[in-house]
Amino acid sequence: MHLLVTGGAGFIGANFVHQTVREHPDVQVTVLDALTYAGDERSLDPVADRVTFVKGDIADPDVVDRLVGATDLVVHFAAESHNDNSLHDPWPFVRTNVIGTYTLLEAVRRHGVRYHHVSTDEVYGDLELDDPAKFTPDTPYNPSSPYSSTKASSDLLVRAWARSFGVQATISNCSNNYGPYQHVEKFIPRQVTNVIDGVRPKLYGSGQNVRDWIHVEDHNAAVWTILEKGRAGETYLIGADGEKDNRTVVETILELMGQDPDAYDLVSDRPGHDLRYAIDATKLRTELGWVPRYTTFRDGLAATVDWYRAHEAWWRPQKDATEARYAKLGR
Ligand code: NAD
Ligand code: TDX
Repeated sequence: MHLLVTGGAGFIGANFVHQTVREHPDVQVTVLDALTYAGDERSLDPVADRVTFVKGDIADPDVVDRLVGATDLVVHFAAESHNDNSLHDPWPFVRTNVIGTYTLLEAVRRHGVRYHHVSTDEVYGDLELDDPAKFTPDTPYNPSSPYSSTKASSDLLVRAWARSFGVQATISNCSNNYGPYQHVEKFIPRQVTNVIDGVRPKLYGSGQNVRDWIHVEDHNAAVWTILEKGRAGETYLIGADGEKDNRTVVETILELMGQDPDAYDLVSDRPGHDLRYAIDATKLRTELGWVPRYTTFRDGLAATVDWYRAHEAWWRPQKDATEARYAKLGR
């Protein structure tokens, strides 16, 4: 089987390619990635001899048509993925997340190729801190940021292409991922690398916001479960019951790294900052039989801290430019 992975040089996509090479050795993988600031071909070094890498843009209909025409299945990870960047300049988000997804959908429609769309729980907006509710596949879309609204737009295109044109598509909406190869702009790697550099972690606002953390290996195992057992036209929510407030996450990082758990600073809040995300993954668990393996957040976080300590050569080139961007935002 030929599999085309978009965004395979990014955080989740690269981990997906590693897992695929390891656990599905019969699959021939091609990666299509534009190598934006967030993509790093070195993330594929451990599997480079098993993967065909194409540098290209998902919004380029020629390269997309050629690659989709030669594959059996597309798994679409490529995106502009960072909320803070989307507040500064939304256009790349509209272009990649909306027009890029449209370009892929037209190609899979032309060639009759199965398609899996990787999306986020942020399409549902946010929940109150004291609300026992979680997101389900029936929760109405209510995105807050340019990032999440472009992801919501892309999900709706997929639903329309499935219903109107019979495209064989599945969608997954996952909660916050952590693990190796995540860009240092994101919350956990930013704080871990700050502590390595002797800089105090920075919490937005009050630090009370809650995210539902899942290890990237569990996310990708769930995507494989959907590829193997999911029904075309369906949406599956992926989450591992990992709700933690940001303050607790930072305190745990500091403790794991041998620092005083209070050694962080509160900085100005993200505009429109979603309060809480929480996923009800009952459908995925009961209909498809998926279960997460990383059930103790602290252990997964400790392994992630170790990975960043051991892979400074991977993240160091991005660190100064990332912090310079944050400095301009006052965060
Ligand atoms: P990332 O920013 O680390 O990686 C994105 C990759 O896409 C990069 O390699 C980048 O070069 C590539 N890319 C960007 N624009 C492109 C274009 N126009 N053409 C081709 N390639 C392009 O993102 P991530 O965190 O790995 O997220 C992957 C997917 O998972 C995204 O669709 C995101 O919305 C979704 N998601 C992420 C999380 C999370 O916690 N990180 C949670 C749920 C869903
Ligand atoms: O320095 C920081 N301090 C801080 O308090 C940063 C970078 C973030 N935060 C807060 C904001 C959020 O409440 O931490 C939380 C997590 O922030 P991000 O890592 O930026 O993630 P989030 O905005 O929740 O979005 C992530 O999860 C859903 C991914 O970036 C998205 O791609 C995914 O769809």
